[in-house]
Amino acid sequence: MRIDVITIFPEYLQPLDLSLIGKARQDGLLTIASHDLRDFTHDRHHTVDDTPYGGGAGMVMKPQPWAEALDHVLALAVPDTRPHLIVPGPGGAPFTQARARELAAEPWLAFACGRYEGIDERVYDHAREDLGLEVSVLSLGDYVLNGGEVAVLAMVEAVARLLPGVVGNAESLVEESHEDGLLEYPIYTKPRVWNGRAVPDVLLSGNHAAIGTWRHAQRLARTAERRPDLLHPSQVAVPGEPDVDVALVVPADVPELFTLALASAAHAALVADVRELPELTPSIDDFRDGLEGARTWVARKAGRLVGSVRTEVCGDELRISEVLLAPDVDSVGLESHLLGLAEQSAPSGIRTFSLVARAGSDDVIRRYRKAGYRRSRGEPEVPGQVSLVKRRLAD
Ligand code: JD8
Repeated sequence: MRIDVITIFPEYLQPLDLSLIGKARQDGLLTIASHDLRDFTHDRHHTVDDTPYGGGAGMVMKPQPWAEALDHVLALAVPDTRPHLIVPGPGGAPFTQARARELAAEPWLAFACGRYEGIDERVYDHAREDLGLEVSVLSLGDYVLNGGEVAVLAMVEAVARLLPGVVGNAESLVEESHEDGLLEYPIYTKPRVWNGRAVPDVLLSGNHAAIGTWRHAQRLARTAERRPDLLHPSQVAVPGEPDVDVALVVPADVPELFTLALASAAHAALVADVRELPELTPSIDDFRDGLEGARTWVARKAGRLVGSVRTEVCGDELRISEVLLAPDVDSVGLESHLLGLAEQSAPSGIRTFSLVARAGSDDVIRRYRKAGYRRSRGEPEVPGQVSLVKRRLAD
């Protein structure tokens, strides 16, 4: 891989001469070249900035030096190949491990380090339209730096260490945080007891399956605690129901799910003292077909299917089926967890959640109201059913 960096502070990139990246460059695994933007100015003061049109604080980087610097870089490599131009900026798309993996697969990256208030907008258009470059504005994180150099240091290290041969045992790349969406597990080395603190026994057991299970549980727990946003809803523990696992439905679940639907409907009919149950589909095949095109979660406790919720996208509305719970499972925690799961799984563009509840199931309806749902006005009521809706807060 070839990496070119254009900056007014080339010395800022010296850390890339060190450690694994420095060695990888010596071993020819990648090339990193920096270019001083001031070398592409022609006035005595090597001016690269000027005042902003429209007024405002600070200075803006002039377009011409950038155009000449880009021309210089483009002329450096194999003709007719083009670098992917990365411009760090606080307003850019998040730079993530997934993005690092994508960039690591590319042959040539060029980084443009801005300073001051940033770079004249026409440089981005010139690079895309005149030079035909793919241009990506990426942000290191939601905080403000003084320039792009620090971001480039981090991005280059995150990308270069994924290149074959840069990090000794590629094995260690696998279990890293963000590599598979989970944070890493706690690690220990000698001595076994330090400062009165002992290493967890499982790590000394030699039982690799147990160690693997312990480490995975640690990763889940840490991620749930520190970065719940990284967890897929089904990985989030059910409040108050530690041994309930939630997952997307699989074909093998259908017979049990059909039984649960019938049982829950019959139970609700008993509770609501109603006779006709419109949605009861006598045949498991119709029931199975009803799952097509929908997203269905099932909750299992000690292996038994005890809860479920189904969602269907209809325009900008997410239709959420009634949350099914096994008659013997009176778990408000599981019910609200499944409802939350359904809502969180809504694709972008969904504006409304609609929910069906069984007429007469006042406690359920009360809980849905507590979750922000209201009786839908004007919807033709299906006998025995109550339609509720809730506006989706902007995502
Ligand atoms: C490039 C100029 C400074 C930014 C006025 C402060 C990335 N995560 C990040 N935070 N900040 C940057 C970043 C900041 C930069 C430049 C990246 C070029 N500045 C400007 C706008 C407000 N000053 C970044 N990646």
